[in-house]
Amino acid sequence: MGFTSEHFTSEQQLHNEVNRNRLYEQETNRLFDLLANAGYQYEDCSTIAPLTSKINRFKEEQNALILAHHYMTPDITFGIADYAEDALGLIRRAEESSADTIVMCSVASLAECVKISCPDKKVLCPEKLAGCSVSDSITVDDVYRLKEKYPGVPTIAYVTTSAAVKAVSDYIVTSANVRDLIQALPDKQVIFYPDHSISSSLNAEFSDKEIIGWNGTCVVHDNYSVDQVMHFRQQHPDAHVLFHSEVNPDLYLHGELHGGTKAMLEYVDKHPEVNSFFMVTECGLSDQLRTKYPEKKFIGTCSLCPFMKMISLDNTLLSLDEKNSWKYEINFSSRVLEGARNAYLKTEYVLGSKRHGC
Ligand code: CIZ
Repeated sequence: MGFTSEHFTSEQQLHNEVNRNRLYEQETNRLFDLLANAGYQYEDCSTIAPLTSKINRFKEEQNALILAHHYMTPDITFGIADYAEDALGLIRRAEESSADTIVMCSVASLAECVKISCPDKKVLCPEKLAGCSVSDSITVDDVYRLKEKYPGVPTIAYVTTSAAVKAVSDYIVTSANVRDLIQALPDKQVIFYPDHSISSSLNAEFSDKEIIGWNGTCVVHDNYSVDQVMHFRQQHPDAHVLFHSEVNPDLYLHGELHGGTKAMLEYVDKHPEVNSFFMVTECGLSDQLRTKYPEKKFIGTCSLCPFMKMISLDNTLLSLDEKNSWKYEINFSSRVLEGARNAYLKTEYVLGSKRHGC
């Protein structure tokens, strides 16, 4: 009996399936090596392996760079991201990259900021509805009212504001460079918005300047109370407590450090003698540290950001699918882009940065 074309087709299908299963098994092993310390079981890795394999293939085919904020889940941070960074680190990675497309696994305002710094690149945000309570707390009209009330006083927008708010501001900062900018400006009065905790702590730090703030708060960092931290210290007297700058400054005297995620990570790195930490911030940072320092203890009670956690492997894959990617692309009107880019370049100039965008 001779072979028919159906035999060949089914033999080819079988061969393809065997190959695909072998690739998925390799990917599962790769993921398990990276994610076991963050609590992932082998079965979990096997479930996500088809997704991460496809994303990594699309990434290569499209010369894309995947950037993840530290608050992403470990499957994103370790499974697909080229870099995990704070906001300033993400902007720098995008600027330094020769990739045509940047996929920003973060809330939309950070993805927008990368577009502002790299307007010629295609910037994708896997969930454009991933907003931010800090960003939602201030509008363009609020900024105009502040300018009217304090004429001539420079306005500084935090990175988690909308592009429209950035476009009517003088400067744009992140948790990593806000102090440097205020220090570098000759003005005795500056307006910083919208995070209230950051402006209060800046006021305490800069005795020679007045920082006019706004009343924005972060749903993640506003959750912590003095009682909670005191209770924790009693339970774990040897642990060091590190606060994110968006936590209420009244708590800072109960801990070892306050700063952005970069400062928190550097503190852990520079204190090899400390074996346990309480990272008072979004859970993603502790997940990342558990993977990096399996011998150390990063004690729970972190807080989940409902907006950052809207980014998943599923929507990242969709954003990279060329049929759909226009839905995920960040674009602004030329007026907003021009205004926000001016504020961004002015900040770079004052800070003496050699880079001026991509
Ligand atoms: O400025 C940043 O980087 C933000 C928004 C958070 C962080 O990572 O500290």
